Amino acid sequence: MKNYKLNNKNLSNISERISIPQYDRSKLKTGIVHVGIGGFHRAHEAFYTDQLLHDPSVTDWGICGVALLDFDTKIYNILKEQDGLYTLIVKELDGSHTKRVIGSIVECLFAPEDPIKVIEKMASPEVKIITLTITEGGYNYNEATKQFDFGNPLIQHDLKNPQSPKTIFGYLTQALKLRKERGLKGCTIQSCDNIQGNGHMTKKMLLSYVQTAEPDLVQWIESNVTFPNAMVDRITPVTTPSDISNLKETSGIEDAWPVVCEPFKQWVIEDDFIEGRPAWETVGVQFVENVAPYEKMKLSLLNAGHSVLGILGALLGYSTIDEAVNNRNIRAFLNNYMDVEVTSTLGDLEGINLKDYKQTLLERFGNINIKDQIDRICSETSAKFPIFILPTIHSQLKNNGSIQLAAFVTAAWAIYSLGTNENGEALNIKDALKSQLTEKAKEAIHNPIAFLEIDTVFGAIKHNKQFSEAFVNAYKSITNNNIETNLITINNTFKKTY
Ligand code: CS2
Repeated sequence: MKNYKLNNKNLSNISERISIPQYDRSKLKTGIVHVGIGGFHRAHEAFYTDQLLHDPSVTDWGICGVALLDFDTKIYNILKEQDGLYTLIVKELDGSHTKRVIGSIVECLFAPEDPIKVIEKMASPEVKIITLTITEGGYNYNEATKQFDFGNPLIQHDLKNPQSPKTIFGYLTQALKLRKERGLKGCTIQSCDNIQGNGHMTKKMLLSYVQTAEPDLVQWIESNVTFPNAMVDRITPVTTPSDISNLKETSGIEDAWPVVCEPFKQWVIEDDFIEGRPAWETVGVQFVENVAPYEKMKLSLLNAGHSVLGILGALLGYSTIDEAVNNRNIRAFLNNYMDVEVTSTLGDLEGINLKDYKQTLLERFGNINIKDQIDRICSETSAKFPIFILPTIHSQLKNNGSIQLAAFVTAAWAIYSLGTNENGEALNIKDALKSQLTEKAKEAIHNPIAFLEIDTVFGAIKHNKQFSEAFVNAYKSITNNNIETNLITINNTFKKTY
């Protein structure tokens, strides 16, 4: 079989092997600028949009992908080389792979190379929506102060160098300023990150920055820009070298960075797009009045569930999420966590059967073909914990509910942060707060509570007697017995079999 490099020129040859975009990409206008062209965007929004572009009447919603950070050089170069094309490989539950070339990213820009080009693109009249996947940590929110973090040196840089910003806040501010100065219309800024009220958070953080950087712009943004909240969902593991070689061997396609994902996908959005939007509902996106219950459910069950499996699994020496969830003691612990500590905090979720949702989650986590990496899940836990787990702890404390299981996971994370698993093997900790985590984890050996002193992560929870006692007990218990013995004891106290 002849191999073809993935690019425009080779598309028709590739179409004999796998599905390719059946629309004329050269005729598309760029209606969306997306910042953060990692795997998740390419498995989710770009996928949905590609499906939509197959409707011949849709010509306004091509995507311009923006790589914001120096770190993104590689993906930018690859997408440029491949004319924005990439392969999406869906790893089905039965082990088969459904592959298709996605064509919705029609332009790519590398912000560090030409910041003005990015600002101009965001300000362009044909762009109606700016979407973001900038990760939980990218919103520059400080859990301790509950405010925008002006202490971040990159934010200070942006304030001093408005024409060559480094953060999303600098870019958006300059682009919106140009729109205002040129008498253009506003646009929609849509977060696709895992944050409760992600639209509200984006607005709050952006306006905090604008208030300092360009105070005269605040009112214009209030009237001309909308920030819909949305819940996004599709498990997208990191692409491995074997995913790349497998695609070449089975289909003869040389794609330097395909995206792999699970079959499940969900996108629930509040319909608040000030300058119009793609008819994404025709390709399965749900538009609702209030997305909050969906977000809360997803963040506190799926994402928190991931963190539970990741932290406990890492300590036991597992490397993938399916291995962790298929350990019966971890699985029972996760079930107890979801049923006893999370479910009661979710309120009434009209139209959703939570029992089914949780069951589906276990199947998704357990998909042995996905092999989602524990390293991926545990990366940046310091940004994830306040969003995925802390709100559940606060709700439970308020309602006098159990927090024992969440406290156990927190204590396990403190042990994890020492950098070795129970077999004495090194853990690969990737976290912006790594040095602080390590320092506090070491202090915790003699004084467990010290770990809760990282107030940008834990806020004031350390001062809650019930939680801090449960945390210290769990910590001591993990140091006296191994994780699995602890899990068995805890699971027995709930006397439920899963
Ligand atoms: C994961 C998410 O990063 C994480 O910890 O929980 O990336 C998760 O896989 C996605 O949100 C699924 O939609």
